[in-house]
Amino acid sequence: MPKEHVYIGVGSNLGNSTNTVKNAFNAIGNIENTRVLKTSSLYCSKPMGPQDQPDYINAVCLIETSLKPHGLLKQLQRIELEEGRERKGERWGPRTLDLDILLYGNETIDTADLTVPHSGMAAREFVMVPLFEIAPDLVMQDGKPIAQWVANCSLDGLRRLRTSN
Ligand code: A4P
Ligand code: MG
Repeated sequence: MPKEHVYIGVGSNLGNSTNTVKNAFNAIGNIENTRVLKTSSLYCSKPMGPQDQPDYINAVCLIETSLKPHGLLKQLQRIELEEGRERKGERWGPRTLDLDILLYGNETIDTADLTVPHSGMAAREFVMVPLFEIAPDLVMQDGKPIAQWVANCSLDGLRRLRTSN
């Protein structure tokens, strides 16, 4: 079966977020026909969107999978639910676990329930910085090297945690 390299963004700001993110890495590694190749450090940042919610822990991982994009999305949503995620419909509201497909090989996907590359990623330092950590040579789909993006962004609000993962 053909395998693709896929980058997944992980975010949490409710409960024990550090544990939740680490559990998420494990759970992703247990998806059928899927292997975790790299995980970034964990990063703490102020919430984007409504400010009356806790700070976020974010990270990124690289996986190799033979699941198709929508099959993978379904598995990631299962893991979100297993970590106690409740969808309350509030945009950018707090969550125990958010798993986003950032990049799926070189594919562009534009369907009702899946947009890849993830539509918000290039505006979010809490995604781009951990992504750069595990993929410093990555070239974004607009042709811009990720290194150039990171060199030009403000890293003020982002703190890398010293935890082993
Ligand atoms: N969906 C479409 N494309 C994708 C994709 N590439 N990966 C659909 C995953 N899902 C994708 O997602 C809503 C729908 O998006 C899903 O049903 C799926 O079919 P959701 O997780 O239920 O809702 P959401 O995450 O609340 O939506 P939204 O608006 O995309 O939230 P964001 O953009 O993820 O923002 N601040 C910091 N510092 N760190 C954060 O991680 N995260 C958010 C949430 C707000 N502020 C933050 C952070
Ligand atoms: Mg999401």
